[in-house]
Amino acid sequence: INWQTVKEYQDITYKKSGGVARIAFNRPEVRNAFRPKTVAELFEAFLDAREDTSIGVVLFSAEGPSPKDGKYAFCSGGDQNARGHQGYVDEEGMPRLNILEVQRLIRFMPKVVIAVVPGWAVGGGHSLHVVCDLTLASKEHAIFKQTDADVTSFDGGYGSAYLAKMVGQKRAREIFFLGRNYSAQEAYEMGMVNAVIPHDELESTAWQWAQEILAKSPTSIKMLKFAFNLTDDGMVGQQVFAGEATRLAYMTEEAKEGRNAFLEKRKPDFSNIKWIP
Ligand code: 1HA
Repeated sequence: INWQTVKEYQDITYKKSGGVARIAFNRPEVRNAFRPKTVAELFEAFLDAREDTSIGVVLFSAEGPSPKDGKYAFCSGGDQNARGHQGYVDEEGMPRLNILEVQRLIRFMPKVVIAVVPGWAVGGGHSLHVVCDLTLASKEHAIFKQTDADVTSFDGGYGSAYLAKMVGQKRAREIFFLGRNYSAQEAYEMGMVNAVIPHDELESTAWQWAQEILAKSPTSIKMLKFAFNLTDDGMVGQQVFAGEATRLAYMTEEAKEGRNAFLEKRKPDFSNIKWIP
């Protein structure tokens, strides 16, 4: 894979190749915990991937292993050293919960985001894999765990309520109330992982999945993603889906007649448009 670095960051790496973007945590010494700087960098990279019309799939992964002990991690959630009185404190002293903005960007971008989980996915890091469209996990090293109730930092949004849609209420409550470790295989059996992949093949398999998706119709993938989101996102889900319906309507002859009539200061003539059942 001929990855090209898009921009050098401190806490993440960001690369592209063909229609694929790869955004990866790069703080392996703390199991890829995110501080506000990490989140600001993630937000910028995801926004760039969203805006790039050549990109159809984003692989969300992590660098590793840790230079300290050789262990792998996807993300261990919010950096508890940066956690202050009202949130995770950035360099200007602002307390933030800005990982939720990254969750929304992943959720609402009209492209497929695949969580590629090489190791620990814990706390807010677990929530990130939940909000991604697909999850591929390392057979040997991925471990899924929810520590929110240990550290009093609970994701009551996608991380829990959407997880319950995925694995069922009993399982989701067990994951949060007991905070146990789950292997990639157990996570797969629960329905929150799409495939369990030998560690050495994880990145190449993710690339292969991306290639299969890139061969599909972009409009179909976008409309399907927003359709899958719709009922769980309430009025916002309807707004996002409906916006794309409006865009499709703009492309019709009648929409062009409506616009032209206004600009030409005349009544629109829809008489030749059929009321197709
Ligand atoms: O839930 C939310 C939010 C909800 C709503 C809105 C916003 C939210 C924002 C964030 C979050 C959260 O993410 S809350 C959950 C925060 N995360 C955790 O509670 C996980 C903490 N970490 C662990 O439980 C464990 O480290 C681990 C299960 C991921 C790995 O265990 P392991 O392999 O035994 O490694 P360990 O020795 O514990 O960690 C290696 C190093 O990484 C340690 O540093 P060292 O002793 O080498 O100096 C450890 O302190 C550091 N580290 C790991 N996780 C974090 C961390 N440092 C800071 N923050 C971490 N999250």
